[in-house]
Formats: sequence, C-alpha cells, structure tokens
Amino acid sequence: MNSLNSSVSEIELPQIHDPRGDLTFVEGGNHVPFSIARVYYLYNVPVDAERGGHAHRELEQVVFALSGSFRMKVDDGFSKTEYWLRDPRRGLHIKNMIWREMDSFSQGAVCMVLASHPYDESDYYRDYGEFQQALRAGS
Ligand code: T46
Repeated sequence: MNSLNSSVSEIELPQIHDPRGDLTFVEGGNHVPFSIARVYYLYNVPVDAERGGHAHRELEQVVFALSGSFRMKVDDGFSKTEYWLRDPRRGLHIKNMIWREMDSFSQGAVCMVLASHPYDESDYYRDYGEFQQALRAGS
C-alpha cells in the first residue's frame, strides 16, 4: 500500500546560471526516477479553473510550474496534503494511486508534466469512490 510520504516527493533540478539567464535540464532515469515516455503542458488556464480530480493505476509523473504558480492537492485515500508549485527547478513526483486536484492557478501559469507512460484513459480513476474501493481491495 502507498503511503503519502513515500508516494509524493519534491525533486530539485540543476540550475546553470550565467549573465544570459538560467538553464535547467532534466534527464529521465537520472533526475526523474523513470524513463520519460510523454511530456505535456497546461497553459491558458483560467485562474478559477480546477484540474485533476483523478488518480492513476500505474502512471508516475513529475509536475512542474514552468511559469507562475498553482496548488496541487494530493490524497492517498487515507491522508491529504498540498503543495504550492512555483519554482521551475522544483518538481513534484507523484507515484501511482494518488488522487490529485489542482487549483489557484496564477495568471499565465504553465504546468509541465513528465510522465512514465503514454496517455491511456483506462489508467485513470476519475471517480473518487472507485479509487477508494480499489485501495481497499489492494489493487
Ligand atoms: C494529471 C494532471 C497534472 C490526452 O489526450 N493526452 C494526454 O496526455 C493528457 C494528459 C490528456 N489528454 C486528454 C484527455 C482529456 O480528454 O485531454 C483531456 C484533458 O485531460 P484531463 O482532464 O485528464 O486533464 P487534467 O489537467 O485534469 O489532468 C492532467 C493529466 O490527465 C493528469 O494525469 O496528473 O494533468
């Protein structure tokens, strides 16, 4: 069974700073503990939008605020906590079977996500009751 502490953690990426600006890079299997199969990003998000509201059976992801900020609420079915993402060097690694909800997007926020698998709708629990049932069944 997942525990929230072992299933959600912050990852800090390198930053190369020089007078021309900052450069940050990310390598799958190194900074991110899986091979990156997919990258997607959220942008033009209305400040009052709520995204997420699901969990994944297998998928692991690392979520970044490349620009601006937003709140990420996470829940393993037993306990809940929240993170504010606002630093493009600091990502949130979320393992499978974690319910997540995102809100409080700042104007112009850009959220980038590195994912361990290609998109697969059958990997989603989009119903909280089903998610809880699956946790109780240990699946
Ligand atoms: C997550 C948060 C941070 C695709 O066709 N391909 C994709 O790679 C993704 C991510 C989504 N879609 C389709 C599925 C839906 O028809 O795009 C539509 C919106 O997806 P969703 O409602 O799942 O978007 P969010 O922002 O609520 O959640 C997404 C990810 O799905 C999720 O895994 O953790 O971003």
